[in-house]
Formats: sequence, structure tokens, C-alpha cells
Amino acid sequence: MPFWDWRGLALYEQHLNYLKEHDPDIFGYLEEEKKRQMDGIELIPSENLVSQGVLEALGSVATNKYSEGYPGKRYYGGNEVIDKIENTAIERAKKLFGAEHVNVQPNSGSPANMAVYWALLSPGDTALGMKLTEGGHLTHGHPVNFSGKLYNFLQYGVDKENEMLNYETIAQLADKEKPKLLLCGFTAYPRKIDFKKFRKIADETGAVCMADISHIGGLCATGVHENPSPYFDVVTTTTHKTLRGPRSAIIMCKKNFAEKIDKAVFPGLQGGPHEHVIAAKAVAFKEAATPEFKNYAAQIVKNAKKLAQVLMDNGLRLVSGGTDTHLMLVDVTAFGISGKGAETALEECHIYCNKNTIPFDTKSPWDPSGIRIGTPVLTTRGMKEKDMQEVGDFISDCLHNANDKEKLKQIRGRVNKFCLQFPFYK
Ligand code: DSN
Repeated sequence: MPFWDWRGLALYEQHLNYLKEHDPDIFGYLEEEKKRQMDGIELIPSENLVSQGVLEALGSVATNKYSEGYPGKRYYGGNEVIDKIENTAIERAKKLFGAEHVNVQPNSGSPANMAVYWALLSPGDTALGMKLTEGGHLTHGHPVNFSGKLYNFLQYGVDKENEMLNYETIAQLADKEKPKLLLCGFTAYPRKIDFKKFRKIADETGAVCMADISHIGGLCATGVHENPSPYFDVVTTTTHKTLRGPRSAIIMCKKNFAEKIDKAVFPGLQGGPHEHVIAAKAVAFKEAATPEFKNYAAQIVKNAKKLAQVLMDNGLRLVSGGTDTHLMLVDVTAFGISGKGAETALEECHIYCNKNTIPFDTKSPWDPSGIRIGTPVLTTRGMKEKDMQEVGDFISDCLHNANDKEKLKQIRGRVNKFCLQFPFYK
């Protein structure tokens, strides 16, 4: 059995046996959600399906323990074993990413980024990050977010011509504004990031060089995408996207930033770490260090490239004309619908994606011009390039018939049948 497979129905049911008998409401909802995940095509690029090992650690007794502090220096007794778990997670993450120092306690991506800013910036300091509407994240300086409110976060975007990063423009902006922190790494950018160029810009302007590799964490860990961790000052990543771990995050940094970062996470921003999640992160890091995971990460990108080609062959416009990673942005305006309309029509067919702005979008983020899709979940289910033809055809058929309820129902039937070929949580 490959390590990423679920062990089968018997074990899953055993896992939920107590709930089945004593809390049929929650048991029923969990079964319904499992069925939804298995019957549909999941294209949200920030989601994945975790392994049995990760799920077991999440449901373990480590959830019972308070362990404020760090290994060897806790504010509660009884942490001898918890220290072993947290140290294992730290050592595995350091090895996996080639990082000098790792903090495995952040509860998720936003708190991880918050801790970095809290450690390295003072309120009002200037930082430079990517606009949300062109591929950045809320925590990269958006005005409604703490990052944009607390700090003077200036924003760069993509080039109008090719919808890709223009490193010269970013260098000019950095040279003019002299940010204390230069941030790269994005949630809706389909192209490779030239981390070395960002490092050079940071060096030339004296900025701390930070990457948020949440989306491509699994690709960076395996060398499928360049990994900035060994030479960037700070790198954050969530652990539940292409890394296929639990819903959480880590911060990696150079030794000289370690003390400040650790203090910012605890006691600066968080209390007791979630040690069951830290155990699950350790499990995921072990899985990600295997040759099978490297093949898996490479397959995610192969599948994405093939899916992009099928969609473009079917006449759809992709932002920047394709993808180098696990995700792509589809401009749906040619169908006479918005991203919200596309998301809803696809959902009718049990195909899940999220509406997303496209660069230079004239519509609002609540009802933008595009959708964002990706291949991590499909690849986890065992799909290969040949299967992307069918997935791409489902998407195109659905968007062409977005207002035809009967057609959407027919497509849904075909989608459900297609998914039966790729059981995961059987
Ligand atoms: N919500 C994540 C995503 O979907 O990309 C980022 O936080």
C-alpha cells in the first residue's frame, strides 16, 4: 500500500465508531462531508486529502496537553513526551527544507505571518508585498487586514503585458521605498517564482527577505519548485496544501532571527501550542521526505500543465497563458458570467473551485472575473495526465452551459461516475 493511501473502510468506521453510536448528528455530517469529498472533483488549489498517519495523530491524546513554552522550557509540568514530539517535528522540518531554525507552533498561515511581522517590524514600518488582487494574500498588506493596518505595506503587482512578475519594477519600487521587509510567495500566482532575484533585491535595499511558500510548500520541499528556505531570512508555510499535512503552519528562519521569532509566537501571540497538530505535522514531514512524495509533487505539476492545456485547447483564457505550478487562474468573462457564477455552476456539477480576481480585474473580489483551480487533491486521488482531459472537458462543458440546469445535472452525473474510479477514503 503506498503510504498516502487510506487503509480502507473498516478502519475509518472504527475511527468514528463512538460518534456513530453516541453523536449521530455529528457522525452523520462527517459521513456526508466524506461523501461530498469523494463524489466530486476538488479543484481548490489550497486543499488536499491527508494520509491515515496525519489523521491518526490529529485524533490522538496529544490534544490533551498544555505545553506553553518550548521543548525543555515549559510553563507546565508533564511535558517530557510532548518535548519529544515537538523536537521530532522541528528536526524533520529543518532537514526537509534545509532550514537553520524552525518554529512548529503557529496555528495557521495568518498567525505565522503575523508572528514574523511582530518579531521583525515595528508598527508603521515599511514593507513590500504582492497585491491581493494580483496573487498576494490578505496578510501581505491588504488594507482590511492587520498587516495593512499596522504596517506601511506597499504593494507590487504583475506586469500588464504578460500577467507575470516584473522583477525590474519590483527592484525599482524597493530601491525607492527602502522597505524593512521584502515579501514574496503568493496564493494565486501560477508561475514559478525566481527567489534568487528577490534575494538580490532585498540585499541591494537592505531589506529582510521573506517568502510565504504556503501554496508551493510541498513543491519546494521536494525540489519540484526552487526552495528558498536555505538562503532566505524567513520563510513561512502552511502545512495543509501541497505539503499534505494537517491544517497548520511553520516558520523557518536564519539562526539570528530565531529568538525574536520564537518570542513573537509565544508569548507574543499564542498560548498553548496544539501538540496533536504538531505531531501530525511531524508525520507529514516524514512522508514528504520520501521518494514517493517527490514523484507525487512532480505529478501535481504535470497534471496542472496538462489541465491548463486542455482548457486552453477548449478555448478558455488562462491568466499568463498557463501554469508552472499546481494552480491556474481562468478568466471566465468570455462566457458572459462572473467568477461567482462560474463557481456556482461548477458546484452544481460537484466540481469545486473558488472565485478569484484576475490581474487588473474591474470587478469586486466578491464577484470577480475569474476562478482559481489546481490539481493537488486530484493527484492525491491518483489521477494522471490522461485523466485531466476528462476533468478539463467537464469544466468547459459546465462553463458553456452555466445557465442550463438540465445540462448541469447531466454533467453532475458524469462527474460522480468519473470519481468512483478514484476512491481514497473508501
Ligand atoms: N485561504 C488560502 C488559499 O485558499 O489560498 C490562503 O490563506
